[in-house]
Amino acid sequence: MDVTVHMTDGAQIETTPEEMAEMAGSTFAASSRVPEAAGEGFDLSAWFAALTADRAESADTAFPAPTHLIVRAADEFQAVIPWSQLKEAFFLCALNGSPLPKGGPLRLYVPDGTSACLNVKSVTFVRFAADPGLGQDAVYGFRNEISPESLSSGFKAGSGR
Ligand SMILES: Nc1nc2c(c(=O)[nH]1)N[C@H]1C(S)=C(S)[C@@H](COP(=O)(O)O)O[C@H]1N2
Ligand SMILES: [Mo]
Repeated sequence: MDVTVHMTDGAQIETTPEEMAEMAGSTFAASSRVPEAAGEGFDLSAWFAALTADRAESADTAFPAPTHLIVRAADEFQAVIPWSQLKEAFFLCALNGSPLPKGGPLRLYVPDGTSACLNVKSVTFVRFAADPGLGQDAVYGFRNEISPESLSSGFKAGSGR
């Protein structure tokens, strides 16, 4: 299954878990960062660095550094995560060398995140956002659950585990 990526300059890229892992350069056991997690993943920062290096070659102007990562899942679950919480973040992309049997094509893990709820399964959309207005707190929830507070931002804020 394909993954859609939006860069901070609005550029849209279609990719696959295999291609993302290859760009990141290496995969590692998920349990090295999240003890209870099975399978293999690749580092978010390593993949992002490779993506930006690729784009810097073709773009005339540098694009803004991200302030947040937005990930969306097949079931409309979404998380908006400040960049500062993503240092150890990785995408789970395989189980014993094969595509994920469930929770695929990718699952985000955020070991430094404020909630385990940020470990979004079935990620099909990744957006790097440069918008301090998205705030300092990570938020998550289903995009189709509209609460009065979320009407302006389009997603529901969650808290705790
Ligand atoms: N796509 C998707 N990812 C999701 C959710 C969801 O409903 N949909 N729930 C989140 C929440 S609220 C939690 S607590 C964890 C649960 O992960 P687990 O099933 O591995 O315990 O997944 C997160 N990832
Ligand atoms: Mo949760």
